[in-house]
Amino acid sequence: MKITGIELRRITMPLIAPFRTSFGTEHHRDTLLVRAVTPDTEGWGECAAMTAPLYSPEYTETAIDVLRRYLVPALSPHLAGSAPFDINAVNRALRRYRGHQMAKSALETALLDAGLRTTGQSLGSYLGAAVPAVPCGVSVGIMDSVPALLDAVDDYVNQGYRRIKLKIEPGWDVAPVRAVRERFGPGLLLQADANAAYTLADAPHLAKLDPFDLLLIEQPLADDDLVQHAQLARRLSTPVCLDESIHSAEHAAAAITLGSCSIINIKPGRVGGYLEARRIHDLARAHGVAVWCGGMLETGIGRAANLALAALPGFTLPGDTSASSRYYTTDITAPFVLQDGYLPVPTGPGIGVEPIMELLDEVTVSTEWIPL
Ligand code: SMG
Ligand code: MG
Repeated sequence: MKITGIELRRITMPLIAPFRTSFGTEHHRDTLLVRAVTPDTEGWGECAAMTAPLYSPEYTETAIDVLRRYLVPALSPHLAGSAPFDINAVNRALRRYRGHQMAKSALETALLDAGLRTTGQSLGSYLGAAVPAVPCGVSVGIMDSVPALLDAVDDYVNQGYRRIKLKIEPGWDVAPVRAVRERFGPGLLLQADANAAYTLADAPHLAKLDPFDLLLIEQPLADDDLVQHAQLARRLSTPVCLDESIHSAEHAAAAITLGSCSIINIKPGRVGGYLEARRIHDLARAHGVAVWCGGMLETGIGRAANLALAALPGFTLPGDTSASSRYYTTDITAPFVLQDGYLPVPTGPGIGVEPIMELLDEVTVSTEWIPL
């Protein structure tokens, strides 16, 4: 299969409501889409990087730069011929360059999608999806007041979400968690995400969350500190889950060995793609470590692929795979609509969805074509 070229398409989409985390407030989603074009079909990948390097070191401009300058050129020997390309060879070729997992993931996913569309296989079937639909959670941002938070959570619970995640930071942690637990009772699956806002010195304070029976606390400490996460985990009864710290299966193995976490949030973008995400899933499953699928405010393109991953058997906790309406008034694909707290795993070839070109063009800021 010959890839004629790669399109880098930058889009910007207004969020339904501002989303505040410990590192900042998002009003828009500034996203890079990668399109891999063949004579017969095309494949799509969504880059998880954000506008600024706040969640992770990558940002949209670095993703565009590294794709144009290094990653796409590195693949031309694999993609220019007419023989079917080997996605594992693509994965290995991209490893030559350090870091830039989100850029690599977007490119690899576009190629994987194009390849699967050619053979007619769905991404879910390719990865090993075990269920036709997945239970969905929702991530609730930091609010101005506890009553405003309770209203937001009430609305999500009424929509059917199966798990609530509260964003926390110093000054917005014990009180909102207590208020939500008291209002919604012990049956609500509830967890908290600090996005690395604390230090080990906060361990006694974080232990004050223990009475609220959280499913987990996500990324309490710095992304590069597996050792202190292990020390913290021993001092909390709330299970520690890692997000920002896990960039590869090797990191996951180290975290499991050290006892830095007992649960892992898998985001394909953060780990360099769906092949690496599946490796982490397999490793965690073999160790009895639960995983769940994280989110990066994806459009329908990224969401479709994440749902395929979230259907693997080790994904035993609801993910941040919320309905399109959680994020956007108008998605760029047919919207994903919650059905009794679940979203369907797409079954069509590849990621199983396509952008609606008129809607995509409306949100497109720039495009760049890289011929192969
Ligand atoms: O896609 O529903 C979503 C967002 C889920 O909270 C979410 N993501 O640390 O897990 C996380 C954050 C990272 C992005 S915050 C802008
Ligand atoms: Mg997180």
